[in-house]
Amino acid sequence: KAGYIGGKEEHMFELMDGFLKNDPVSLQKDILHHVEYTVARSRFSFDDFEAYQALSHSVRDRLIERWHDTQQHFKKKDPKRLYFLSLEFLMGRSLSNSVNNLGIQDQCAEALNQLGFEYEVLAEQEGDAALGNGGLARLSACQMDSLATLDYPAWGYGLRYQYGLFRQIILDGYQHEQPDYWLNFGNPWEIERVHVSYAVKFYGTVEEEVVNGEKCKVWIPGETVEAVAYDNPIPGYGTRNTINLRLWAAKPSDGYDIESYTTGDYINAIVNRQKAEIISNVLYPDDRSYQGKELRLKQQYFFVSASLQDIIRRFKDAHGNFDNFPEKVALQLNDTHPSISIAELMRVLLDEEKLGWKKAWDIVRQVFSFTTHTVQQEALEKVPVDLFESVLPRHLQIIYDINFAFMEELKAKIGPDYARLSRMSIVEEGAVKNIRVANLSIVCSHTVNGVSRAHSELLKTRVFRDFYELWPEKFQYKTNGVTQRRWIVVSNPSLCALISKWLGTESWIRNIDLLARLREFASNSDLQKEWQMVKKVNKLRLAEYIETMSGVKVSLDAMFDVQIKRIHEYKRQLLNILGVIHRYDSIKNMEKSERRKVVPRVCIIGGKAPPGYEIAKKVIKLCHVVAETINNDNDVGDLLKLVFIPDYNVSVAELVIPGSDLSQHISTAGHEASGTGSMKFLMNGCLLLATDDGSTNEIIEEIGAENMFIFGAKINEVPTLREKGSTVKAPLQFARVVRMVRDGYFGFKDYFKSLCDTVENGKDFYLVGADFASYLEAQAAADRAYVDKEKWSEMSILCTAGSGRFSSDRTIEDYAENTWGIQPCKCPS
Ligand code: Z2T
Repeated sequence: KAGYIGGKEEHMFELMDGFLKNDPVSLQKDILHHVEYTVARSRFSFDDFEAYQALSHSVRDRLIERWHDTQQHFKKKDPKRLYFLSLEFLMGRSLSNSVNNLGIQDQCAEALNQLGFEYEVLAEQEGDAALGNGGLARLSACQMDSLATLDYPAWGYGLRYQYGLFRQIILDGYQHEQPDYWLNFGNPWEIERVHVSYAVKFYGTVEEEVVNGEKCKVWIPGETVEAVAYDNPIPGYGTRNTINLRLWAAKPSDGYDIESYTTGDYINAIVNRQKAEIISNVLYPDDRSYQGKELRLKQQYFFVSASLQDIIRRFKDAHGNFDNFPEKVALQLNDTHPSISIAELMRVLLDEEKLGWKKAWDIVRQVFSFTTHTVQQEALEKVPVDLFESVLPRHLQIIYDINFAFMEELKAKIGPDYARLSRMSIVEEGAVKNIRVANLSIVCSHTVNGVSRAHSELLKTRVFRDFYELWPEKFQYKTNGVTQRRWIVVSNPSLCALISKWLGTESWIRNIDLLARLREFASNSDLQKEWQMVKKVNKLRLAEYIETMSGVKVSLDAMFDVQIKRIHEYKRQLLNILGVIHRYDSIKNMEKSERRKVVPRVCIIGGKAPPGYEIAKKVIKLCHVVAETINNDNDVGDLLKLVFIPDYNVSVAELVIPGSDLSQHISTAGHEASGTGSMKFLMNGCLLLATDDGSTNEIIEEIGAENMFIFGAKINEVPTLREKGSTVKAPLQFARVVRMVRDGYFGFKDYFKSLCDTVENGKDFYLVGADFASYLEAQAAADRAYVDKEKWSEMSILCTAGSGRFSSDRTIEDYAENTWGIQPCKCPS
């Protein structure tokens, strides 16, 4: 029952008094209204947090208007829609981003001023939405921003974890994990849709039935959980379009455990019901190791099943049958995490819609596109067949059937090459039988995308070589990108203003290609001076933060050298720390006169170690003990500082990146699929010290190797270097710094033994020793460049000017055209 319709709409609009207005006075009225009626605080007395809440609700109201209009418009136009399925979204804060994308920042600031508040201070009140681990999850968030801004008819689907990524606290230099109960203080950025809910089923058995003389399979599930929708509006910049990120929360289903009620055990029945909510309780914090956990599989299926029910309902509302499903629906698999949706769509089309195998398969293979984010074999998901069979018995059968057909097709093509057949099979035989989720995704998707050119080459020649040889046309790549709206406009307002001033326009915020025009002014001394001022301001902000967080005072004249990302052996934070030890050792051994030539450095490291990853945790401790020694050595003073920034997350990145001079992306070549941090630094005019890995190569094409510090073994040299093992000579300086750690120069001798062992005695899988000399040379080159302020500023400007290709707008346009086949659908303003 739709209430007022037809003829009454105008009256309704009149009652609404039209759309909300964005002048400061209207904003003030709205803020006060929300203080009084939503936050329920007296308008005579409310604090910064309450003001943040009231402001957020006022902004939310504006988002909702646009959201409604956008959805209405999509409904009317019925374009092909993209559904972006991801188990992780790292949205960070929403207030500043929404205010910026709505273009009401100045009005908000003025409105708040008159009420006695400061916009920047209120924005700081918000905690991060950290429903993801790292690069993959932040990429989803950047891509949602681009999808909205470019007017694409897209929806995001994910899971509404009660606990996001753990908070990192450091006690005595050791990482400890604490739960991130981010919903404790309410979340104005989501809209609970109690009526949008679907039953999701698990376990049970499969039986055969004969319907109309035909045999068919019927799944009799054993458990039902309800999925309730929470909508998160995603506003585009400079457009009315506001798309939706729909996250599912698990709730007990009404049909749950009815028997216990009748047996009279009411209390236990309620307690048992509540267990359903466990499914969406917590995000898995390991970004690339899968141990076949039942809860993880249930999370995946839960969100996939609810999303597909929602997508199919929406499709059916507009269309009579499934014939044009592939013309109206594109399903994007963000890594293998949502790949059960392949089996689920097959199941729905077969068992519920009764389309028959041929028709169902024909549809399924036209709608899925798959993006993979890794090169590491051990990161590829495998689900033990036993586990699969217990949780999703019908889906297992369907996967077997898909695999049977695939194996037949393959045999016909390549003959009885059983080694290859078994490598390519979706089912891995062996002591423990596994489902290879990546193989399932490749077989059933029309496109397999890598996340950089180099990554794609590795997929084709190593990781998925067999599949590439079979279907070369399936394999593409879309180099990652990041959104300039968050990573310049919101996080670096002074740089944003400077760029707009020199380009004479703000259009680059929507049309990133314009940034390249900054190249013309790279050697202009006026721009350089203003550029340096902006950097100074951001360094000051970062220095203040460092002092509050770690008590270390740092000099603004020093080069701020930053490595922030998840802690992993392949990302080689250890190489960085050993380099710092080498620098410290060199300074200590210098004559006083030599010291005057040393370029002062502040080395900054931040990142979370996966909770069960011992070696990564030892790297964090090492960083702290080395910092303790260096920072308290008066002999060294401002020439060298080392700081660890705790609890690295999106909003910390927004603060740190603009204040950096140099940033490090030093993974062992062939291990980082793309890397997106480097792109954020680039946009902010930070120079890169990097290995030739992931997207570095493409960055070199835009910026020029002469404006970067590239070092280390190349992708193709790595296997040989590894084979040589212990015969590869690490330089003497390397042996010396490792020895310092081994001998307990920084204390904790026994504790660091296993860490040192990973890079010595012929192991050194990640080639820390083999790359050490080359790393030090690159660092020395950075020192030399930093001394020449004009030259450095020019290089810095060229970094920003060349960063346009790494906007997620470019990535998304490429996906839209070449993978999804979707077109913009602009909501009238
Ligand atoms: C992740 O963040 C990435 C890859 C994963 O493989 C998992 C996670 Cl959680 C399963 C990263 C890559 O390491 C990084 O190179 C890439 O830039 C990013 O995904 C986005 O594609």
